[in-house]
Amino acid sequence: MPHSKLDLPFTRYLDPDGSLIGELPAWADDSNLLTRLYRQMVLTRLFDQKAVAMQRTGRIGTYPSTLGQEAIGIAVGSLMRAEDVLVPYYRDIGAQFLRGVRMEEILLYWGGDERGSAFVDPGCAEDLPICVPIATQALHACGVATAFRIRGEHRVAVTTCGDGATSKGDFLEALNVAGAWQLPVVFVVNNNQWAISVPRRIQCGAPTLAQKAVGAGLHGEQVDGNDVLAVYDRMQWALERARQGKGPVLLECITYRLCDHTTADDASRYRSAEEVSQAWREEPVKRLQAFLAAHGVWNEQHEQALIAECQQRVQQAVDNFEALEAQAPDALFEHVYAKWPAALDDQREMIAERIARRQAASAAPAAKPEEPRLRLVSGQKGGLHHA
Ligand SMILES: Cc1ncc(C[n+]2csc(CCOP(=O)(O)OP(=O)(O)O)c2C)c(N)n1
Ligand SMILES: [Mg+2]
Repeated sequence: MPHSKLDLPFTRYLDPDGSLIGELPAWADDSNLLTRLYRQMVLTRLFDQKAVAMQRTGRIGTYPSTLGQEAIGIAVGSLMRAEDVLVPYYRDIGAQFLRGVRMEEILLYWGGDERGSAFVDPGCAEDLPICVPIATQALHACGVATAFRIRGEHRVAVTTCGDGATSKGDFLEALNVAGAWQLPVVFVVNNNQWAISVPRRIQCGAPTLAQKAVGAGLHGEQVDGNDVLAVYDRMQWALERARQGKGPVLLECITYRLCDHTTADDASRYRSAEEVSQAWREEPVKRLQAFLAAHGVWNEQHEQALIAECQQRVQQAVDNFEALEAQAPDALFEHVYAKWPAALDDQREMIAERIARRQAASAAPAAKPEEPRLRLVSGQKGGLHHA
């Protein structure tokens, strides 16, 4: 575990084997709460497995798994209030589900469908969509938090990102404005040790990522990101502090990306099997399960019933997703601008004409000349070519 030369706090309650280190905070006496956290982590993991399988069978596009990082999202999502705003990145399904984002919306998003960013549940209607451009969401969160400040609302913007994202200018600019204006924002860093194939140790010279907060005038600390109790405890504190106008917080959650970066990656090309199997010994789901079992509130029967229930819920989401008709291709223009920019009229018309030509061609294939089709040409740079 890295230690800060600045002596920033590091919190852990559960050892990798689930045994307790020291005394738990009072909120953890509620065994219903602890089993709820566990159930949500299992649901997230099972959905995640299914999403990977759906990509492998060509039913969605590229998908970034959250395997091994479930504790972070579950703690964040469990604690945020409905009126807060989540500004997520692409490894946040655990938090998003708890906010009210539907599992089928996540499948829609990775299936290239705009409805995956237009959340139906009013509980998350103001949350921002998944952000793929690295670290840009940190600035959006500061914008949201500035609006809360101007309106005098006691709401908090929570934004998440990876370890690699903390090396980007956008992230550092966001920290700066958050510190300068003491905004009600919490930055949650999922330090999963890798930014695609770049390991944490060569991304940044600082011993911890949490200390980036210090230079910007924020409170920063580290937490064991595989110990959901630790993340929950520090996140609760951070949210409360930000809500009371006492300033922003950066929480560095130390975890490990047990999966490939995305389904388009093969992590075995750049990291050792030993490293990954060592990391499996620290993973968050088994850790909490062992703790709950040792305290007599979880057993094999509960586990089997939970798995069956989660699988049924995941399958229902898949069925809902697959029953939806595909969106019209020009839907890609929707939801982006509050006020349509006239400069994009040409592009929209071009797509509309193209769709109309295709529809006419498929209605009467023999009578119409074939539209040039896109196909993959292997071995050529770029991959996509007109056939
Ligand atoms: C602005 C930008 N640059 C590059 C990329 C390509 N890219 C996608 S994920 C990624 C690494 C991100 O690593 P990290 O921040 O640690 O998050 P993780 O994926 O590990 O959760 C990069 C460079 C991108 N999506 N956006
Ligand atoms: Mg990372």
